[in-house]
Amino acid sequence: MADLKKLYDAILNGDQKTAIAVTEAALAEKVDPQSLINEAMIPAMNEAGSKFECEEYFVPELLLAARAMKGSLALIRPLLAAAGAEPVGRVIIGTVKGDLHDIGKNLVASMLEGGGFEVIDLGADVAVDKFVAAVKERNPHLICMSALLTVTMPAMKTTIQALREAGVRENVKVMVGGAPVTAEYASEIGADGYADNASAAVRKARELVAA
Ligand code: B1M
Repeated sequence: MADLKKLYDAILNGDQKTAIAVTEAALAEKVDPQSLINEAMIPAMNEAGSKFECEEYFVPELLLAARAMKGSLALIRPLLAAAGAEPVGRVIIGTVKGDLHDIGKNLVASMLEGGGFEVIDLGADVAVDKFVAAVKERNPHLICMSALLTVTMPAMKTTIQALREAGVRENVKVMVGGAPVTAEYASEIGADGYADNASAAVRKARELVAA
């Protein structure tokens, strides 16, 4: 029986060693990796965020929680990717300029891979020019931008404008997401799609690529 509470606590307390051990044990028992993510890992990161907001946690505690989450995710990512079928499209993904949050973006990237997409991951803190150059060089069907900070969300709009100015906006669909991003914001900045979690991102990506 997977110990979800132990995994939750290990991530919340930034205990990477225990997080990895519990994840390994759960995977050995063939527990669905999605349930580890949705029922223990994401709730633990959300609680870390709440503690940060009420000044019970500070940046070092967030970093430790993120490190523990990444340790577990590293074990889970190959399983998510292996679940995929035939390639359905090419995606460029990145967290926008000024934003270092990459856990959600990595999860979306893994789920897209698992959904059969070829994924080119530009990483975090991706400059507008880098997105534009990647679109020109790699000719993707879809560009995915993630932002976790209200102050970095505007970089999504700037990137869409830059794609337009470079004459490549019509060649590619744009999807945006991340905790502060909404469907309204996505349509306001001229994105083609929005998703509020990694599974929804795969569904939306399929829809956009098919269109
Ligand atoms: Co930061 N941080 N952080 N942080 N951090 C938040 C985002 C915050 C909400 C915490 C809080 O105050 N409650 C707050 C933002 C407030 C705001 O903007 N309104 C915040 C802040 C303020 C900051 C700093 C400014 C703190 C400081 O230095 N004073 C700083 C900024 C650094 C920077 O980026 N320039 C900072 C730094 C950090 C760490 C580096 C310590 C660390 C990140 C480590 C890393 O990612 N490598 C960190 C963390 C861990 C968090 C929280 C606690 C957790 C984020 C996370 O990984 N969640 C976060 C609080 C929270 O979110 N509850 C917080 C788990 C992840 C799976 O969820 O990323 O939302 P998420 O992704 C989801 C969906 O959003 C969606 O799918 C994912 C899976 O379901 N999704 C997409 C994401 N991208 C998508 C793209 C799509 C579609 C869906 O299509 C393209």
